[in-house]
Amino acid sequence: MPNKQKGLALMMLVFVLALAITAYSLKAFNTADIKEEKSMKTAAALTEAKSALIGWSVSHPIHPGIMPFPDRSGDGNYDGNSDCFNTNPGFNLLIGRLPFLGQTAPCTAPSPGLASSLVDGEGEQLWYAVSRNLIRSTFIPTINPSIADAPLENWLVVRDKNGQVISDRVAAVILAPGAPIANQDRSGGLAGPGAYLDSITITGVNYRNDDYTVADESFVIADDLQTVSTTDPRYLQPYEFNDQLVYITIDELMLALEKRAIGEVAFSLRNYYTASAGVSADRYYPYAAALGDTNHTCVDGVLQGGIPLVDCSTPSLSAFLPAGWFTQNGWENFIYYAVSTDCNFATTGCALGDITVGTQNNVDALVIATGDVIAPQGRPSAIEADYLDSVENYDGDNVFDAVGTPLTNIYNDQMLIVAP
Ligand SMILES: [Ca+2]
Ligand SMILES: [Ca+2]
Ligand SMILES: [Ca+2]
Ligand SMILES: [Ca+2]
Repeated sequence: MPNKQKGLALMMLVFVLALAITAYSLKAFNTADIKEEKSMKTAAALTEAKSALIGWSVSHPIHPGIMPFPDRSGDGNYDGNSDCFNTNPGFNLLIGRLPFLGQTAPCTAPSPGLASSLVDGEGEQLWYAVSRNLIRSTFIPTINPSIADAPLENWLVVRDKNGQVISDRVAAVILAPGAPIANQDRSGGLAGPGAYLDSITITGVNYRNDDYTVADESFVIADDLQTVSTTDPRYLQPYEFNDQLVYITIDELMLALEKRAIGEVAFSLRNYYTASAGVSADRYYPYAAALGDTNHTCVDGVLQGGIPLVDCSTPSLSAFLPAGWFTQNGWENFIYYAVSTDCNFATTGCALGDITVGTQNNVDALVIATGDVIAPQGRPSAIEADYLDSVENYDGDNVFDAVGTPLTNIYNDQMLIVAP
């Protein structure tokens, strides 16, 4: 072979080798990349599912706060519908796939779907377990702030990889099952939770994500098997776990529900005001009820207290009451109401508005979601401090904390300005 040709052959060899090395490193890079992409897709699906579920529950037209039944395969399919029951369901009926379509009979209608069908990074549909406290069956739960600390049954529990409780106030968990592990057989399309959800053993105790037998059933957040070495002595081997989990506490759900409740009251009050007279100079808001009056009867001349639901001598409230779910769930006992001295039947027009909310002056009317009692508060009570949690809120004057004042363990008041 002439030297020129030898040189060409060598160059070709170098070129082919370089191509092979590039292809190899690209492949290694892509594997890591794909893993990362799958995990990001799972995280995004769980986040979207959580906000969709809270949104569905809070905006429910008939039973705000209620949660859907899961979609199980007992009815012969995983079709995305919420498989509901009229009888008090066993806990095993409260774990299944996250339903993404509208509810089937005999579920309460009308209920729109939750979201588009969400899948994790492995293309698997999400799973879901829910507390019986928030399920409607023959029994319709009363859902208001008191359910958080005094539920009919204990809330669900979420534990970490050491078995420690992360939260024991869990309303629902959403799980991304990941790829099948060990003996999980998902063929046939009707496999139950055991083919998707996993378990770990922590100091001899087995925590399973695939069963649900007691009200305060535990679910577990633990390391993905892909990040655990098969020889790591800190894990019981073989380590088989790849579920990803997010959860919704009753406290998160209740904050969102309280916002809807005060929004509903503000809407009713604005309607009352608009209808009270033809021109704004003659318009007014209703008087308050005496604080602690569980009948919520309007009292002539009272400017702060409970929201009024029963008439006093001023024009009728009846056309401007909140929606049925509001009183059916006792929400009127969790709202404080204040109206300005120049915005009521005796002095109409709201010329200035003398309520101050944080830095906002000249407020005409204010509602506050009082939240549940915080010890040592007791209700019903005629004392502001049994409902409101800061001196500024309960000192009886016209000045209140700002809208959006941060919530703490000893402060759960949420303000909403009705007008202006
Ligand atoms: Ca089904
Ligand atoms: Ca799994
Ligand atoms: Ca409070
Ligand atoms: Ca004050």
